[in-house]
Amino acid sequence: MNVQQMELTASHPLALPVGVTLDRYIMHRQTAFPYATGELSQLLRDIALAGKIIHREVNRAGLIDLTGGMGVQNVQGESQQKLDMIANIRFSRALKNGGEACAIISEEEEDIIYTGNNHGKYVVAIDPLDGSSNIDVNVSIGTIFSIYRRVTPIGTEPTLDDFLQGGRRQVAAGYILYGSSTIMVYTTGHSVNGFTYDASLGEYILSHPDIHSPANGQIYSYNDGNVEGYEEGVQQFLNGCRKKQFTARYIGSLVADFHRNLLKGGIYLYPPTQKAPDGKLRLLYEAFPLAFLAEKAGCLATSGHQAILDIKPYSLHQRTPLYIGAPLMVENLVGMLG
Ligand code: AHM
Ligand code: MG
Repeated sequence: MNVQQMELTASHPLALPVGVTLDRYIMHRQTAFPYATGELSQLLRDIALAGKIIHREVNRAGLIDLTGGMGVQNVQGESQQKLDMIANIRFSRALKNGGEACAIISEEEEDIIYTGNNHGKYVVAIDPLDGSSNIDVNVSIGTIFSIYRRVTPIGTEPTLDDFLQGGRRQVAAGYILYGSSTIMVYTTGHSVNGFTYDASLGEYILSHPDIHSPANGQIYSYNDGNVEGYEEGVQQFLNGCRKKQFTARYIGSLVADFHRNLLKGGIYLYPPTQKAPDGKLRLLYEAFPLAFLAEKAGCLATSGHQAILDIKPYSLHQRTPLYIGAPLMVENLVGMLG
């Protein structure tokens, strides 16, 4: 084959480069920080690996009796699905085996999960499988994670203080969306990047580099069944969206609704309701990580009264109202709240 033929072959669609894998990207980022020890990189890889396993389970759930409920409730009083439990086990195991996390909190467990790695520098707050009501009906679901450097001395047993540091002290946060494809989006406090999982290669490939969300949008996402209980300002905002003929889109999986709005421009709302006067979503492993990532991508996240990341946490499973998305939409809404 001559040079010209080789060049022609190399530019053939089937010969194009696969792209940057998540592992390579993480390693590359690590070398940009001379004092980085690689532990956070390893932790991110552990989470990504558990995500691959969940991807597999989610995709064959209908085939191997993984759908349906466990017949028990979690700490939130919500019925646990089999896949909720499996995701919880997968992530806990990956983080225990990885060795970098000394403790975990999970939506599925009331207390701190000690990994036995008291020399680990990090703690992880996780919602292993968010959007439970969508599991059995093949609708998108997701994992949300948040990582802190521990504040208790290395070598000792981690405590509640490690988890109640406040959202601005997160060192990394992100989500894995199991949708029409599986994508992991995360930030370590700099840029926000998305990696789509190629199951045939077993690799996540950088597909959404340096995500910046639009400053404004035309999508609004909320549960209309709760609207009667919303405060007047929220109702006024929603009326405005209708008058402007914006698009209403609500999946009922926070990760999926958030991801769409992040890319296309929109706002997700979960205000206080009569049933849930403090809001439904959990601060530590739902609102904090998404708010951290949202701010890095140019979005805003608020409880209506303060930035989500400024809320002082006081308990592992506390809830918060959440308005998150395009900054101009969020500011417009906040201006209408009492
Ligand atoms: P979950 O953690 O039990 O799955 O609940 C969180 C989910 C979010 O993903 C979603 O946005 C919201 O609850 C939907 O709630 P609702 O069905 O009340 O609209
Ligand atoms: Mg959840």
